[in-house]
This record gives sequence, structure tokens and C-alpha cells, in this order.
Amino acid sequence: MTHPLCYDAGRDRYVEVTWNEAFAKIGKVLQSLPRDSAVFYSSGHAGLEASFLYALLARVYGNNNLPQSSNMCHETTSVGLQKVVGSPVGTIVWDDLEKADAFFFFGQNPGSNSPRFLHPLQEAKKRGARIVTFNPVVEQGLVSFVNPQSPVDMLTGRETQISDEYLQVQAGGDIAAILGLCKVVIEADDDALARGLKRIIDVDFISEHTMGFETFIACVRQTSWSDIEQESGLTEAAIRRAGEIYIGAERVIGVYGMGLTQHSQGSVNVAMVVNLLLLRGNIGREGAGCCPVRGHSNVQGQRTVGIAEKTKLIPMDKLKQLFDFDPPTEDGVTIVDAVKGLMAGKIRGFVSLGGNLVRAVPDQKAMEQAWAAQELTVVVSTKLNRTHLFPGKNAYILPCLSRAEIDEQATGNQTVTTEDSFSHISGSIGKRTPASKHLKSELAIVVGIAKATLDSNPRRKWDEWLGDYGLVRDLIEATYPKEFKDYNARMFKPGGFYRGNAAHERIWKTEQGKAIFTAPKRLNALSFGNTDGRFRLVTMRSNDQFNTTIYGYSDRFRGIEGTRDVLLMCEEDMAVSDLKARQIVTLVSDFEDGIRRELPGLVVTAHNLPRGTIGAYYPEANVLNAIDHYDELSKTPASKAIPVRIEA
Ligand SMILES: Nc1nc2c(c(=O)[nH]1)N[C@H]1C(S)=C(S)[C@@H](COP(=O)(O)OP(=O)(O)OC[C@H]3O[C@@H](n4cnc5c(=O)[nH]c(N)nc54)[C@H](O)[C@@H]3O)O[C@H]1N2
Ligand SMILES: Nc1nc2c(c(=O)[nH]1)N[C@H]1C(S)=C(S)[C@@H](COP(=O)(O)OP(=O)(O)OC[C@H]3O[C@@H](n4cnc5c(=O)[nH]c(N)nc54)[C@H](O)[C@@H]3O)O[C@H]1N2
Ligand SMILES: [Mo]
Repeated sequence: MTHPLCYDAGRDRYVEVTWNEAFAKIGKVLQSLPRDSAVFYSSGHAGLEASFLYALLARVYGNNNLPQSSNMCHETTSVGLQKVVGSPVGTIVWDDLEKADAFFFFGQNPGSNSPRFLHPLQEAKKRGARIVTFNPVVEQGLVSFVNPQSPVDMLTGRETQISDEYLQVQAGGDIAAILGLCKVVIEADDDALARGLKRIIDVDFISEHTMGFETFIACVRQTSWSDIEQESGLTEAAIRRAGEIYIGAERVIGVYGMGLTQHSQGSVNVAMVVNLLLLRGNIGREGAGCCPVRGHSNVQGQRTVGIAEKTKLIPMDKLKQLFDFDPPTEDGVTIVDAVKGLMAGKIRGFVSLGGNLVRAVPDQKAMEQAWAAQELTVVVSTKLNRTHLFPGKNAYILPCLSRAEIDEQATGNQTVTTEDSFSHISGSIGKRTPASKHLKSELAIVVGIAKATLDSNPRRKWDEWLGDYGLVRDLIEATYPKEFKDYNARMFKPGGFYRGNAAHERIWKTEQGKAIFTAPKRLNALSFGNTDGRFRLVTMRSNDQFNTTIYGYSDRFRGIEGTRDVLLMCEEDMAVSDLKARQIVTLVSDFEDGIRRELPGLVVTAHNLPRGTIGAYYPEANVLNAIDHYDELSKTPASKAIPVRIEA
């Protein structure tokens, strides 16, 4: 893609247009729409500068409709972790990885999805740290690791064993599993108390810093091992072994990903990890803490600089004062709200800063129709994708520079900054010659749309900002003075600068001012029960894809080659369901809403999974999920346990 494209319905194709034509028309349509019927989505790619201006564009336009890809991802963290420790992001910094004695991995797959993580893990193992994994799928990167950057490892094929204990919890079974770990801790503490030995739980920390301990402990004591085994799919003995590792470690980091966040009770999953850590004071201390691993390169940073649908997260007074407008006071839409709004015909225009939303959301079939019924679809993209195939009445594809490309503006080549999972902010300057001289930067596109859509105002100096991104960083600093102090000066420090995290300092910005123990109301993270023939479908990523972009058909870590149209299940489930390897089947969703959702043509493939849990690839399996199936607290779609049946 080298030029902006506009969909020509008469010829059923996209045709090249000039940037000015595109901006003018987009501005005109946006102006004609009711303010609450337009949405400004972003997918976590764009840097902090473009993101800040994008959020400003939406708010001056008149709404907080700023959903983001993390609404499908770590919103469970933004809301759930915030609720219990007062931090919407991880509490550790990179250096903590070098100091931990044990890592507990829950539903995160570093081998495929965050390979940089494998290096500190390998180092950790070398110094004797222990690693415990909870995952229904045996993921190679969590079993062992050959360091591609180590010539000795590569020549000898020498592997480092990663997990000391690998617990194949059933999908949605983590609440029970973690409760079991806590039970081991409490029992050991009872024993220590009875024998007059050093306590196992951190009594001082718990009394000074936490709330809800008694209720939680009562819940742990009341829950029987047989219920824990039943709901987790794990044996008491296995959980005890893992619990002993937890007790034996002075400093523990709890790592988690989509395996916890994408469930109906995803926020409770997150709160359970926090419960476990709090018991021994493993938050806000060197080498210990909570580590949600983020996806897109700037997905966390976009939230930091104002891409958020929740008004309470935004310093509206500052925005009002800096930019001379009355910020909208109503909360905007999440992704789930937006999709439902689309389906109901209430959302009429959509601007996407990156992403492939039609492909990424549940109920994909209905979404395709609803998307194309809009007055306006604008997708700012680096590559073509399926969303482009469903043009609205006015439809634009706006091709942008990628971060690796040189971004030259009036004052010279520009720097773009991003924030990583450890709250570090750093700058980068593109080095590659752009693929085409017609491409614009994301910031330039945001400015183009803003100027064509909004009234002019001397306080909104879009052209000046475009000429020098450093001025935008000054605005970010003015809006968030604490986090971004001396922003322009500090962004090139190696590793970036740390914007700080209160929970890391044991300051709890929760409603109660304390870290919160949560007693779970149920032992699994599901919104449905077990019935005959119903399975829990996990939607999986391979190393050969980045979200909706499929690069190839080799899932080499799992040994699945040549196709993605597979249904993975264990041999026992195959036998009980009377299915043979290589048989072709259809997956049908098993919600109780009367809608038939199906995915035909899957090849039954034996895989090492627990009973009752089966796997298929994301995004293909998105046709099976229902838009109303999401984490209760944060509305993150529950993509990791979709109730399904198999039709032979
Ligand atoms: N190569 C590659 N890298 C990526 C991406 C990609 O698509 N490809 N995507 C990026 C993005 S946006 C994100 S958010 C991250 C995602 O990275 P991850 O958080 O690792 O996400 P997934 O691979 O979807 O799921 C993680 C693991 O959860 C396990 N799991 C499923 N259900 C459960 C459960 O109920 N309990 C437990 N304990 N485990 C469960 C799965 O088997 C899987 O190993 O990766 C980022 N990096
Ligand atoms: N069933 C199921 N559904 C899921 C998930 C799951 O595990 N299972 N995972 C969810 C998760 S974690 C996420 S994050 C979402 C992902 O949802 P999205 O973020 O919407 O999807 P992506 O596939 O990451 O978007 C890829 C597109 O972004 C564009 N792009 C890439 N780089 C850039 C850039 O630098 N700038 C711009 N402007 N555009 C760029 C390209 O055009 C590319 O086609 O999907 C969610 N959906
Ligand atoms: Mo993600």
C-alpha cells in the first residue's frame, strides 16, 4: 500500500485518492454524525505522540469512544489488577527478573509470544531459580529453551529446562488451582504456628498493607481438596509440589497472560494471583511482584496517555485548560459495547488506528455485516487485512509509515516513544527509507483528520505539533507532569525511563487504600457448567502468526504443520467421543442463546491436553464466540473457554 485508498462501490474496488481528498471527506462525514455514534479505535501500535493527539481528536470531536485492543486482551488487568492493588499495569521492573527465586507462569506462552522473556528465564534457571507453569497446553518454550544467541547452546543443542513443575490445569481451572496453592501455604503456616516456628505467611505485611484476609482464609479453609481437584483437573499431590516451591522461595514473580485474562471470571483469576502473592508479601519488594505480559508494542503506553473510554482515568481539567474545550463527560464504549452498538445500528462511523477489528472480535459473521453497514470506515494500516474487505458507505484505507521507517517532518527526522510492560518509556528513530514517499506517519494522519473535522482554535496547533513531535511530548508532560517529568531529555536513556508504579512502592491506589484479598465466589472462571458433550475451547496462537496476521502454516513448537484447520484434543476425549485422528468435524458453539455458530472443516488431531479442554486457532475460531461472553468486570471477551460441541 502506497497511497490512500477509497472504496468505489460502482466498480467494487478501492481506488487511489489524494490525502487531501481523503481527509476532507472523512471530516465531512464525521461532522454529519451524532457525536456518540462515531468510534476511534486503536490497536496498540501507534507511539505515545500520535496516541495522545488521537485521544484529543476524539474528545474535541465530542466523545470518549476510545476503545483499544486491550479491551480484548489485558483490560482484565487494567480493571481487575487496579481493583486489588491499585495498579492497572504490572508491578515489577525488568531488574526484578534478575532477583526472583521463583516464577509462577499462568496462561502465558513466552516461547511464541514474548521470546525476549526466555533470556532472563534461562539466566534465572542458571542461578537456581525455580519455575512453575500452569497451562492446559504443554508449550515447548516453557518446557525447555535453546538460546539462539548462545553459540555453545546452538552448536551443542544444549537445552535449559525451564519449568520445574508443569501443571496441565483445565481451561478455566486456575481459580481452584491457585486456591489450592494458597491452601498449601495456610496449612504450612498453621503447622509453623503450632510448632512455634517462623511463620510462613507475612503477618506484618498482611496486617499493615492488606484487607480481606480473614474472609479469604475462611474461604480457603472451607474449600475441600476434592473440589479443588475436580475444578482444576489437577491432583492434590501436584498442587502440593508447586506450593512447596512457592513457600521455599523468598522472592516470587507471578506472570500471566491471556490464559487468565480471557475468561468470564478473568478478573477473579487475576485477583487469585494477587492473593497468592500477598500471602507472603510478594508485591512491592525487590525480585517479587505481578507481571502481566502485554501484547502490542505500545498497548500499555496508549492507555497511559489518554486512549481510554473511562472518563475517570483522564485528567479532563488539564485537557480543558491546555486545549480550550469542554471535554465530554460520559464514558465511551469498550470493544464489546462498540460491537454491540454496531450490530444495533447505533455506531455509524469507525476510525481504526491500526488493527484488524472485524477479524479480532467474537461473533465475526455478524460483525462483518454490521461493520459494512456504517456510513464511514477508516482504517489506518501498514498492511492489507480482512477488515478492509467490508467497506462502509464511505470507506478509506490510509497507509502509514511503520516505526522502522524514517519519519521526516518540518524540523527533521522525528522520534517516536513507546512504553513497555515494565512501565519504561523509550524513544526510537526510524532508520529505513519509507516504502513510498506518499506514506504518512500516524501522527500526520491523526492531524489530517483532526484539521478536517474540528473547528480551528489557537490553542490547538496541529501543524506546529506535526512539525516537531517534541512539542507533543511537552503537551504529554504538561498533562501528566509526574510520570513524564523531563520527558524529552530522558527518553534516550538506555532502557528508557521509568514512569513509576505506586504498587511497586507499596502504595495502594485502590478504593480502600490497601491491597485487597479476594474470596472467589466460584472455583472456575467459566460462565457455563459441564454438560454431556460440551467442551471448553481454547483459542490459540502459533509462533507463525501475529494476532490476525498469519505468516505461515508451521506451528513448529507444537509440531502442527501445513494447516491451521485443526481441532486439538487428547486421545481419551477422542475415544470417548468416538472420533478418529484426521477425521473432519464441525465445531458448534454451545451457548444457550439459540444462535448457531459453526466452524466446519477441522481435522481432528491428537494433542497433549487435559480432558474436556480442546484447542483451535485464533482468529479462525472467532466465528464461534459470542459477543456477550466476556469477563464480568472488564468486558474482555472470554476467548479461552468457549463452550462448544463437536459434530462429526
Ligand atoms: N508470535 C506472536 N507473538 C505475539 C502475538 C502473536 O499473535 N504471535 N500476540 C501478541 C499479543 S496482542 C498478546 S496479548 C500476547 C499474547 O500472549 P499470551 O498471553 O501468551 O497469549 P496466548 O498465546 O493467547 O495464550 C497464552 C497461554 O494461555 C494458555 N491457556 C489457555 N487457557 C488457559 C487457562 O484457562 N488457564 C491457563 N493457566 N492457561 C491457559 C494457552 O495454552 C497459552 O499457552 O502475545 C503478543 N505476542
Ligand atoms: N479468539 C480470540 N480472539 C482474540 C484473541 C485471542 O487470543 N483469541 N486475542 C485478542 C488480542 S490479545 C488482541 S490484542 C486482539 C488484536 O486485535 P487487533 O489489534 O485489532 O489486530 P492485529 O491483528 O494485531 O492488527 C493487525 C493489523 O494492524 C495493522 N498494523 C500493524 N502494525 C501497524 C502500525 O505500526 N501502525 C498501524 N496504524 N497499523 C499497523 C496492520 O494493517 C495489520 O493488518 O485480538 C483479540 N482477539
Ligand atoms: Mo493482545
